[in-house]
Amino acid sequence: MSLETYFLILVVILLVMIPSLKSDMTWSLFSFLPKRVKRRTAIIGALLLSILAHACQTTSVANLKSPEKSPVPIYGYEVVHAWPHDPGAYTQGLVFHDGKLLESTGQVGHSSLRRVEIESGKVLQKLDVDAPYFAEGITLLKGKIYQLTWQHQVGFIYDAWTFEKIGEFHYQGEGWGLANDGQSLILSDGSNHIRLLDPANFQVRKTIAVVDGSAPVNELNELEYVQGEIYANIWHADRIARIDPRTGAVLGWIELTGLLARGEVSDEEAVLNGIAYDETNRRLFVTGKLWPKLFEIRLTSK
Ligand SMILES: [Ca+2]
Repeated sequence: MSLETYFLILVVILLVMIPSLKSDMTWSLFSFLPKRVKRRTAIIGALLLSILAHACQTTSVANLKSPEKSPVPIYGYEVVHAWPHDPGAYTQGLVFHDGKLLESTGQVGHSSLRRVEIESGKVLQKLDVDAPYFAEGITLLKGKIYQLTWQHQVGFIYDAWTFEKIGEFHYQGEGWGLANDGQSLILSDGSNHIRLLDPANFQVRKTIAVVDGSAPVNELNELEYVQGEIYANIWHADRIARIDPRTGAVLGWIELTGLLARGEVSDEEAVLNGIAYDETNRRLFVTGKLWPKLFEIRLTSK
């Protein structure tokens, strides 16, 4: 029985009982009132009491429900391949392109754009990004590579084959991760907000707030667009959020703890940060800053 039905029945019972209350002690408290007023007072009183009781019950139910977080699936992983990765590469962006990986590395004086052979980790092509810039995320859209910088609010555009710099663009705030859905550039800035930019004029088309249930998911870092979802590394966490690009809701978590064995890296900043996707062969690649390995992984249900 619903609460509404319960209280409707309660009100009806009280109304039926009212005529028999004439001789009741409680009723005698209102003896100074005319009979018609007594009856009206009783009806209004019964209604107010039932509304008050209903409100208390509703609040109580709401309080019981509020701490609950909507559960989302948690995925594990299987390593399909582990390949060498330049342990000096402070990975900030990773993209699959024509059988190779494009990689952006950060830190002032060490920033670069690279083309890397997957199986050997060999750097086939490299363009340095000079100081004062700290390179961040990259994405490939219609033959152009877009590369963010961390705090300079400027991005660089390159030809995807020659790495020739063909333009710049500007955005507000910090630049962390970059991806695209074929229409918009998708930009993270370390908060729980993701901006979708028009690649024609770099205006913000939409901003989504990323939440797990009702909790904001902050420090979204490297991004990848994978089969209609945004995958996002969480800074300093061994996990990737799978995000609905329409609503910002976290659809699932990929737990990658143990991917790199303990002791393989010692730097505190050598954290998971690099997701690339080979759409044709549905291969998912991950690595991290200063990691000696790059992994192809397959997701498993946990
Ligand atoms: Ca990526």
